[in-house]
Amino acid sequence: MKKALITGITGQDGAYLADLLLRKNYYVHGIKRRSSLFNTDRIDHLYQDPHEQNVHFKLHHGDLTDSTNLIRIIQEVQPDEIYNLGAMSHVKVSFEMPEYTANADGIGTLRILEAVRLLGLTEKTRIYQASTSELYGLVQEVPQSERTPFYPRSPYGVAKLYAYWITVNYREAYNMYACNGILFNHESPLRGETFVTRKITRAVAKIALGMQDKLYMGNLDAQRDWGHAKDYVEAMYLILQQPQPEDYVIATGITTTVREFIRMAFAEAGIGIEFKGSGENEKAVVSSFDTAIPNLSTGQEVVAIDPRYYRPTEVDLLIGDPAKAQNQLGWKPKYDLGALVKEMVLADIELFRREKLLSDAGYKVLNQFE
Ligand code: NDP
Ligand code: GDR
Repeated sequence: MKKALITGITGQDGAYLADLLLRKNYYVHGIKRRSSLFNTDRIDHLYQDPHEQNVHFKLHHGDLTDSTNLIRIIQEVQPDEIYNLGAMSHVKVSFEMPEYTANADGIGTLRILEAVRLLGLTEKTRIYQASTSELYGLVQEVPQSERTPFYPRSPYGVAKLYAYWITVNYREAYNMYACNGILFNHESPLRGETFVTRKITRAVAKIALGMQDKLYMGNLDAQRDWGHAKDYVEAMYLILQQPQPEDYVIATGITTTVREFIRMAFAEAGIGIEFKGSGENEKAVVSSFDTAIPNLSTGQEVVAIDPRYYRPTEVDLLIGDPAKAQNQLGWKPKYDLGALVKEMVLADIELFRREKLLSDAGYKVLNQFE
């Protein structure tokens, strides 16, 4: 039985990847940070009681900023594959926490590579590094491929640039099987609530249920190549199964503005919207809606701009060229953007419908103090 170690197992991709590897009969080890509240919601369905027989899933407390702890865990697990998904992954937040981001996302990758080397596991352990389309940053060519030059535009992008190159360097210097997956944006119902797609689908669900009036947004002109996380973790797995270690772009090849994503999400919930104005004065108003939706009226403003969400430096346009992954890995996404938006909106409507039912029945949210 192969053993995989996943950093960032409690995140969106960690949850989908753990599920995939368990179905492929791996023993899955995950590193989770200690927190004062449970932070395992996304993987609770995979949890196996260690007192049971045939356990194939184990969590270890750890942190990418702590090398001794990483060395101990890697020594104990002796993994065949390490998927380094752990990171402070929010681009806007990285402007507020640049040093921590460099430590966890940049040096954290070095700590993993160095632990494998020091433990004499270079022949045994294959390493996947979660690289990102944020490396491209300032647009130099489209579509972006494995050969496009990098020009990161955030502390997150710069930290990930170090991680990218240290992975390449360890592969070349020590003959390690270490690869970068340069993944473009990928989303799902498990996406963190403050990334743009999930922020939109949550707000749309609440507006459709009469629980919220308006959604405040930043730059609506940004264009992203959005795919589904479920498809993208398949690519991570495939990257580590090849005869030679190489780097791959994983993308759909289609780009869409944030504005269009908002329109698609509202439409999925039965609300037609129309954008008016420009810049900080742009807004969207309701143009049509299903009659079953409460508290809405035609002309009502449902989207407004709050410049707080603008970034000091922005990545304007991402569109990936997945030709290498298609040809060499045989990878092809199953979801298109329409199917992704639909799944996310329906999941959030279901989530908030449940919350509303409880609240209408007089039950308070459990963590509220009186
Ligand atoms: P998430 O933000 O959902 O998950 C990040 C994970 O990293 C969480 O499990 C988090 O733990 C963990 N983590 C954060 N800091 C540390 C630390 N110091 N030590 C150990 N673990 C830590 O990200 P995604 O699942 O979306 O992304 C996975 C990886 O892929 C990240 O590296 C991200 O940068 C990269 N990436 C993501 C893309 C995307 O579109 N989703 C595209 C390209 C790259 P906790 O739950 O405790 O916060
Ligand atoms: P990104 O994702 O920065 O591409 O990084 P995010 O969803 O945060 O932003 C996408 C684009 O939307 C614009 N935007 C807003 N973004 C947020 N979060 N909130 C808003 O209100 C808002 N309004 C407009 C942003 O300016 C941006 O242009 C994600 C992360 O998962 C990274 O870890 C990963 O490496 C890259 O994708 C690929």
